[in-house]
Amino acid sequence: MRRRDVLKLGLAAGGSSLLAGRARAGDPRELLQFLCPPDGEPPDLATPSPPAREFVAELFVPPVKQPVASLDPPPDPRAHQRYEEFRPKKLYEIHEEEFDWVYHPDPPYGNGSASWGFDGSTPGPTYHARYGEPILVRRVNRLPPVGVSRVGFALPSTTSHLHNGHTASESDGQPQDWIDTGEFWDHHYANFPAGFDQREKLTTLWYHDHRLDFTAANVYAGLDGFYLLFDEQDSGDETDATPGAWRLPSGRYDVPLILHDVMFQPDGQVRWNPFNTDGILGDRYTVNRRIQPFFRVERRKYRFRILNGGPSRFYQLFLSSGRPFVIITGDGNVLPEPVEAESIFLSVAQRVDVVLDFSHHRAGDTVTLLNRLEQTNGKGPSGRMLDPGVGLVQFQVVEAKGPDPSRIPERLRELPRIDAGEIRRERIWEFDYDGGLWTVNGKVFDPNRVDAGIEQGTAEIWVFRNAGNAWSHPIHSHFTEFQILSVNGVPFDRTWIQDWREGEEEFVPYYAAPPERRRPIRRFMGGKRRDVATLLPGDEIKVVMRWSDFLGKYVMHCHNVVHEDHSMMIRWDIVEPGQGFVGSRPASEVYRETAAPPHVEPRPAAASSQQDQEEPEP
Ligand SMILES: [Cu+2]
Repeated sequence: MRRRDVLKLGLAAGGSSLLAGRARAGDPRELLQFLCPPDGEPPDLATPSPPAREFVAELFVPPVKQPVASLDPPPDPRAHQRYEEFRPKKLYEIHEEEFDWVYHPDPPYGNGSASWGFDGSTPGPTYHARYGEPILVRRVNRLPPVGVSRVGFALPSTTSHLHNGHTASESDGQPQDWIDTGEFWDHHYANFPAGFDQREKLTTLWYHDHRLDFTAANVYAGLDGFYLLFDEQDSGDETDATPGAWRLPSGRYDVPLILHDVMFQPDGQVRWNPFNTDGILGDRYTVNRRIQPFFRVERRKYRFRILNGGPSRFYQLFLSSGRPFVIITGDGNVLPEPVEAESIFLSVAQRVDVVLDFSHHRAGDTVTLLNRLEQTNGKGPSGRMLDPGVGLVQFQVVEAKGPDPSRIPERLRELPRIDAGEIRRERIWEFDYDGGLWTVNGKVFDPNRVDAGIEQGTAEIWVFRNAGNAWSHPIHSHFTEFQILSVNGVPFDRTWIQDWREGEEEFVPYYAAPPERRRPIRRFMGGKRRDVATLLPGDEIKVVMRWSDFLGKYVMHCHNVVHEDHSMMIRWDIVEPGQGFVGSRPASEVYRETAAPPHVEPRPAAASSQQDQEEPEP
């Protein structure tokens, strides 16, 4: 049943009995379907945000997060899987706080907009983590409680997911693992590649709020930031003389850029529409939470880590110079070899690291990063190109302060190999719209229902199917990256890159051609390995992934976070070998006989701080 039919039925029945019958008895979500707006867009942008001059605000570059000597109380090793094996070498404490954030110096923005973030900024500080160096992050919720907070649309009850992290369940930031004001949660990031396979290493990750039902609003309020992983090759030192070191642009020449589109009230405060379940679009484009900023760049190479932070907009990025991007990563992983592309397609939560060389320009030149993809509602992009598009950030070129020792290696990282013998099961996930809610296999999310029991140490084939022909879903699964086997039945070879020409998908045998024969592709949609599968209308994408190292609960969901909250998400658990299953089971049944890993069932008291022990669990 499609939404249009639902509305007709609702009107014909003159009431709710037919619709209510589709939801579980007593399910409070049942009410949500009546909050869904009728077809036609809700008037999100009927009142445009106040104007703001472009390229007047200076880009904010988040500081690098610094460790602390100790934590009080000390972390509890019993609350974590494999803690002794990966004893933290560094400890961090980070605070979720409310503050005024200046999105732009022009009035009314210059007075600040009530925001949430970490340690006083949004995006929060950037973690510089290293493979082989486990860390522990204590995240403290210091947000004002409901009724006191000036951010009225979000919920000061938080969980923080390390997106793309190979993280134990209890540290992963699951939707149901929330903490309230005054509480803290310890995240143990072991920082080793999946299955100790060096080819599984990752590079650009980000952390963001993942609160059950409130992810979209809480991230929109400002709860996100970057988490970068380095190793001996990607060492974060462009002067590194160690053999094998890549010497990519580093330090202040390695700059993370998070894209968010935001709506503002006439007084410059951030605006949100809780009744729009299609997806929220903003009419002010921000980079690192400044509206259309400028950034002074030297005549040399830079590494920009570009992230689509959502909530619902898709981007197609171009450079005003007409020069191609040199792309070195797709989502969290480093590509086998750099790819040149005229444009980059980024659905929500996707990332791409690019190297831009401003030595091709003169001091005084400007180069603007443009979005040209049209999107008029939260359901997905139209596919049409805007001309000239919207300037997101303007790079203003100045003379270099010294020689540029950085390089772009010809070879980067090989794809991991997944053998056919590792594949244990195949599962199909159909993403649809039903009764006012976004569904997976006809169901809305239930944190106490396990929709897949995956055996530790196995691989599976998953088929993501978009049942809708008018909306797009960027599908993300936690814990492990996948490799695409096929898109709409077309096999995706290891040497291919996904391109797009004249509205048709095309797979370019990019790495199969010798480097001197390669030409820039039109639109980079990603390599074979990713952590977000972009389902455009009617798409079917088949992937393979494998699970190792930890046990416990995780989720897979649409990363249009408005869809995620309403409630396009499943819970899957990594279980002991031999305990796997197909279909849904109550969590209480899954863990009836075997002991659950830490934090899985029930929510632990150990994660709460002392003074809040007497408060009832939510
Ligand atoms: Cu979606």
